[in-house]
Amino acid sequence: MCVSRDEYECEGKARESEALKESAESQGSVCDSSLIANNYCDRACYNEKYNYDGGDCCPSDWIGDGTCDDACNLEKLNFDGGDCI
Ligand SMILES: [Ca+2]
Ligand SMILES: [Ca+2]
Repeated sequence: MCVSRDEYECEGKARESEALKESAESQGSVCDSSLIANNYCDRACYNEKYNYDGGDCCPSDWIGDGTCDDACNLEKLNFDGGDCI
């Protein structure tokens, strides 16, 4: 029995924020630099190359929740509130 509080962790999946799921349907596959850190989660920019959309896909309630989230692992977000340090 999995005792993790997060079902995605139990299933071994990476977490995806709601914003990321929503953007997946409406976004294309090309990340324009103007989309990074524009306060909207752009699926095309959500990868390591583009710094995970500059933190746009990080829900505020993930910061400092004890789980290291790639979407929040940015210097400006204090590396997920310390979760990724
Ligand atoms: Ca963005
Ligand atoms: Ca976290």
